[in-house]
Amino acid sequence: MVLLRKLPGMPGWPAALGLRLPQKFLFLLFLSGLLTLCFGALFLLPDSSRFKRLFLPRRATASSSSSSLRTVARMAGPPAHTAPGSRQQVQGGERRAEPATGAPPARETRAPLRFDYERFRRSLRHPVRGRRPGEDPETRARRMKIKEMMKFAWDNYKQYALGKNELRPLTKNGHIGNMFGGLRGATVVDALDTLYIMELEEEFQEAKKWVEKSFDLNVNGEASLFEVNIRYIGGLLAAYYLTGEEVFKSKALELGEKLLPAFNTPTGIPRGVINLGSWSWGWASAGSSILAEFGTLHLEFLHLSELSGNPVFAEKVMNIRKVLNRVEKPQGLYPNFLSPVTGNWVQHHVSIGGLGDSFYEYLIKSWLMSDKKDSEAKKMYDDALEAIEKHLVKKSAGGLTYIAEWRGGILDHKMGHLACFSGGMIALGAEHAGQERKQHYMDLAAEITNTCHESYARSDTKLGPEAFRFDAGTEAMATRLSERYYILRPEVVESYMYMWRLTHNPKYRQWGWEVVKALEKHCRVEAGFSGIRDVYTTTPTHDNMQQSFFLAETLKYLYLLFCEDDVLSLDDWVFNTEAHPLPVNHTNFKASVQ
Ligand code: DMJ
Repeated sequence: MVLLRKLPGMPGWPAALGLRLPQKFLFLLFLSGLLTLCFGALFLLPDSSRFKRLFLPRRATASSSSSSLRTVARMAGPPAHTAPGSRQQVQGGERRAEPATGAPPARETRAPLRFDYERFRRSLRHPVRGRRPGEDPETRARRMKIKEMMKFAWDNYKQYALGKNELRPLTKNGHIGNMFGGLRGATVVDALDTLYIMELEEEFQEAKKWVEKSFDLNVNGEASLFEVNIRYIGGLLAAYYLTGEEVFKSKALELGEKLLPAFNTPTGIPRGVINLGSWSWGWASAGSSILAEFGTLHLEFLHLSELSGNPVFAEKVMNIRKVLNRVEKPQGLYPNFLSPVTGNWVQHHVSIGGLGDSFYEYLIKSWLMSDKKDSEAKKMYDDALEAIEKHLVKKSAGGLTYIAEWRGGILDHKMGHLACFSGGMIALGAEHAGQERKQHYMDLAAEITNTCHESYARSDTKLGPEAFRFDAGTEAMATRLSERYYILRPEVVESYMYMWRLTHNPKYRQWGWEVVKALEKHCRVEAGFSGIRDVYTTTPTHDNMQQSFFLAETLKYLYLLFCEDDVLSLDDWVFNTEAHPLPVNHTNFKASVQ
């Protein structure tokens, strides 16, 4: 009505339009109908919850958040698929039933739920760290040596590069790089859980203090969605689950929100690069998305939904799975590049090493993390592994089993260092294959791990090259100068750790100890650890880079190799692809908000 008030000296505007009385009446009727419709739309359209909060009393919005938790529960897995914290749970005599499928109750009466950290800690089947009685002194001494290496790597980073992303140990300064879009402290966040697990208390407090006081999320710049997710989100989530310190949780959630615009594509398949600034379109790169990048978000994003109560993170990754399930797979294989616009493969290059690797890892780990409820992930993993075995697994003339790469049907007989994680992954999956498949997959895992060990054993430094080949008489050695480097990567010791835990064959500890000695001899320099440019010379030149994953992964897996099995037990934890432990959902961690 205010709109229609006559301004001094002006006719009312219906009158100005020259309308007569009945027309004016009809016009007003139309206008009030329009207003009612707009107001109603605020409440009825699916994305209107933000507006609702403006108009509805608090209590009513709380109940909608509670039902959104159940939405996560229904979404995060197929039929019986359930998301973290969403299944039937018996603990301390309490049974909380959540509808896994089916219609929600007609009226929401329950109070909203929050993540209950204490309940989660009580749900763990093993203590996360600590000494075990009666262990042999040599194992303990080796573990202590690895702890000393971690302290050395951390102390030098702290002294020369604190707040930068990585340490340059030769020039004694920091490196920022261009992967993290203005975020800093990659080494701090990557190191948090390793420091905690190794009981480096003072160092852990130093790292925590940096996160509290200096970790700035208001940054601008183009970042890799994948790297930010696996290192920062993974590192913060793990630190929260291990310690219960709220600062890690709130930083993880805040950063998680900043990643969401990457999913604004026609298919919902995220682009690889995200602009972290607030006034941008979110994503920054054109071109195709990479399987190992958009396929390596699932574990962290389910936990972001779990901790925040906001289903949006789980929705995003469940949509990725839907697109992947829909698209046709050549020979059952997943090519490495997909268009985020059309949802079709861009070219037919398949690899279990770089570009493909952690997609497969996250399928089996999604199933394990769901406490074996997410059977869709398990099936996708089983089918993918079957196709890989059929088309890519080969045996060399010298009897070494390896996984080749596939380019539109033509095999490239090369295996990257990155692909060496697959020994551990296949062993982890074998545990849960049917009885006769179990032994088959354990054998395959052992053979691949052995091949990766050979790539180390055949070098002069006893460290492995970036890629090794099986052609023209070559077996498990790099043939190109550009593939001879070692940048402190973890994948081989990662497989040793899983193989040790799952078989207790002492050779895996022995092989791990060889790596420790080689790292000390060739990579330790005055101010930290450095990668080397050529593993086939005993006087290698250094690349002047202490990668953050050396602290997150390489040293953590080596340390765990010399721990008892119940330290970060595989019953309770899955490791994300940066070795950050995320809990298996044994229980419903939610409690009513008081
Ligand atoms: C790590 O950042 C992760 O393991 C990732 O999945 C692949 N590569 C590096 C370490 O080599």
